[in-house]
Amino acid sequence: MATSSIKTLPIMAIPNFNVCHKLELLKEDGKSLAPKRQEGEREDEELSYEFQEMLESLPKERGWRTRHLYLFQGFWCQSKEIQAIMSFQKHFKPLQNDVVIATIPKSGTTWLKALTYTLLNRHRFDPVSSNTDHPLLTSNPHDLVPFFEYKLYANGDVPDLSGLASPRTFATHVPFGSLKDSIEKPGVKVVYLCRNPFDTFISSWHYTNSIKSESVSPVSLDEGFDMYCRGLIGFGPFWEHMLGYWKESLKRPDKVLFLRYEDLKQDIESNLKKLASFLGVPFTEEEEGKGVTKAIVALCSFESLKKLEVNKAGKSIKNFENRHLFRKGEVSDWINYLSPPQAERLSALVDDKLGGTGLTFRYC
Ligand code: PAP
Repeated sequence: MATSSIKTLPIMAIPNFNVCHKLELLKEDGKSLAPKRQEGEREDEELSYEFQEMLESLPKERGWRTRHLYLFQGFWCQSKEIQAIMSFQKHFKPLQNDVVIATIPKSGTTWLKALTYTLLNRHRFDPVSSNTDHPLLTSNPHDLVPFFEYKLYANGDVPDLSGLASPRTFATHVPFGSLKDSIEKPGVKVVYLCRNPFDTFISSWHYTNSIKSESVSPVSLDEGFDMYCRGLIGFGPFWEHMLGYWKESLKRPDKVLFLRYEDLKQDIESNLKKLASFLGVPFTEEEEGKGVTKAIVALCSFESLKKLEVNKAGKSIKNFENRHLFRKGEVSDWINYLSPPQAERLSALVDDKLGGTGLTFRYC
């Protein structure tokens, strides 16, 4: 085991998340202990020798925007995410009232983060007043509700979360099986947002090709679709991700709330009220009268967020440009991309994997 020295604190977009120390698995003295890698494997170069040895023992497949995806704890994942997840699982201590937003990528995470943040902080930052200092107007939702694996524990960091106001609000893409030990404290709540697999695939395909580095060749629609149907997508297979949270929400509806992107699109107000009740902060009649619900809906809408300067020109997760998080925000865009045989294949897969579970989708 390499002896890791304490590294410079990484710059984090959120105040109070001071990094105490790094996971022992990290590189020594800022230098990579790894052998020289080929282009496209740069991410792995920054990982310690021990960690790379562990990676080598995992099944791997071609990645979407990195060279490989690894099968870790039963799901497909990039190397740096594995490092962060290991740190998170080892060091995160839940507190009563913590809220965790969970999704598989491209299911509407940014939207749910905006809604949850605005809802929980509505007494500090009034969404109704026309004041211009609401944090959502100058920060991307990913900076207000940090991911465990992309922000807080990225690079194996161990953040100091003690200064955070309650309820602390976090997010993750990990499947339920890899999260469950970290949320087992009374009062901790999980909100899962699910999107139909057709639109989730199209959104993932666009996003991946928008943010991938030059050194990685683009994934064609056909190739990406085949990978998706074989379960090869970050945090996938998608059906296992959805089923894990779905089953838990049926078993413990007070612990896990299961929402659908398409339902939010159809009736955001009643879903926002459902979210507020689940989180123990229902809207009062007085608030209803003042138009608080409507104001939150408007502030967090696709149109409102997309036009903000921070979301047009800023960068958030891993320095990816925020603008790629706001593409179309519609239900049924898949119709413009998938051929009839592809739609049939995915439909049969969904029937096979999710049929009989009670989990159903709206596709248009
Ligand atoms: P992430 O997993 O990288 O955080 P995520 O926010 O889950 O991404 O997904 C982005 C999708 O949500 C995009 O869908 P699209 O590619 O089909 O357009 C994005 O447009 C959509 N989205 C982002 N913000 C909103 C919003 N406020 N309302 C509705 N959809 C939104």
